[in-house]
Amino acid sequence: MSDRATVLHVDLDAFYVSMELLRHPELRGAPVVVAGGLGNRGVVNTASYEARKFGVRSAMAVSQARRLCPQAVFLASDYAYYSKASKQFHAILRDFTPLVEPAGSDEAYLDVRGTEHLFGAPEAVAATIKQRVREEIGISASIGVSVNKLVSKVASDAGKPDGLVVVAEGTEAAFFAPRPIRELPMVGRKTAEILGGLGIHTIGDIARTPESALVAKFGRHGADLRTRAFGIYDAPVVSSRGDAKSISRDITFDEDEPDGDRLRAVLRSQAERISHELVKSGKAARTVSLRLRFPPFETLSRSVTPQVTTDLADEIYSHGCALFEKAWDENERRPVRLIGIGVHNIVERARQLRLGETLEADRLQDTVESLRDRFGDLTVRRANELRSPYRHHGPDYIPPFTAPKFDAELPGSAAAEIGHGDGEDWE
Ligand code: TTP
Ligand code: MG
Repeated sequence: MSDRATVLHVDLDAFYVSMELLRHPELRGAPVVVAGGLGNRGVVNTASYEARKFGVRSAMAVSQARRLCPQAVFLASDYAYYSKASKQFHAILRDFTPLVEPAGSDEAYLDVRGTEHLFGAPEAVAATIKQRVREEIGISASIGVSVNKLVSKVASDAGKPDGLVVVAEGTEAAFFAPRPIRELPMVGRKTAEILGGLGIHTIGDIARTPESALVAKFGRHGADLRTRAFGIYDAPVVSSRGDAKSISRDITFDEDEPDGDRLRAVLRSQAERISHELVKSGKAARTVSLRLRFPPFETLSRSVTPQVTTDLADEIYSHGCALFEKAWDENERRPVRLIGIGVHNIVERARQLRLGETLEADRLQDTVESLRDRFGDLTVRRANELRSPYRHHGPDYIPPFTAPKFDAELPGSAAAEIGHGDGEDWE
């Protein structure tokens, strides 16, 4: 293997589900869905590969997932439990190089150039990382190795689950050529349809299409698309140790989402995950932003900087939702390709009591957070959320009780320019 293929993309397989299977081993092999809230307004966080065969996907409404796969076991998300594993995961990666760029709770890019004398060739580093994740966390990771982040990302996806795919320097275009266009991170469903209409089905077909034809269809994105189809991608791995400047969560829908209630439910789930991360690190944010994308690539960002900082899910949600309502109205309430909330201008949390806010309310929030940390997110819920998360198992099902001790926080979620999950760069 050439000596420039030193970029690793590491991504945990079905992360939340894999964590649940550790403590519910009896569910191995079954379709399992982990969701933020199991009621009608709940949103799927992730699904086991068995459930994905039925079409269940991240960010889908729980009601739709139940229709697609009624036999699946539905579990409520326990973010504190996953955060602890996420922290362990990122710590393992930093044992190999300081050049680690987190790209979400369960994925990161590493550049291991110059570490051969310590850990061996990049492929050997990748094998060791997989083994350590397996031994220390108990779940599997997939890794792609190549000359850049784009090719490594596609390679790690190609090897899932539990894969290790090495793309030697100089073979990027050949590796991409036979693969379906949807495997390129920037190609969503609508773009794929448009390309399909032009007779373009594989990444190699894109590479063979004249740039002018792609530019005519997609504007400047057309040129980017073609460059990337050759596996060319320049952005280096950027280490982002230290405090996050922003935290964001976004999702690209498989099918453009027309339903406002669904979009709001996704925003709420994102706000809850961001709030959890802020609270764990003792931080609060000044600015809340919203990101929307309409097909194929039209993206808009809006932000608001309220008078007081916040770390509360309800507030992050209501600011994000207000931005959403306005922006969506202005865009004829068209179906949405991507939606996400971010918080920026993150500062140490020194929350002043606000007019009308009592010390008790502040203490209550702290108590709720610490109960959630010790016993999981389900311990303390709003009255209107009350409904047994395990009800669908039938009356005889007793969930194994686990009380994860939690002392973790998610690593500073910086930026991935590619990737459609968590933590895409918004700035
Ligand atoms: P992903 O890495 O996108 O998905 P995954 O790890 O479940 O599955 P894969 O094997 O394909 O990598 O996301 C990591 C975790 O982030 C996922 O387990 C749950 C969470 N997540 C959400 O909560 N909502 C979302 O919309 C997405 C995409 C992920
Ligand atoms: Mg993953």
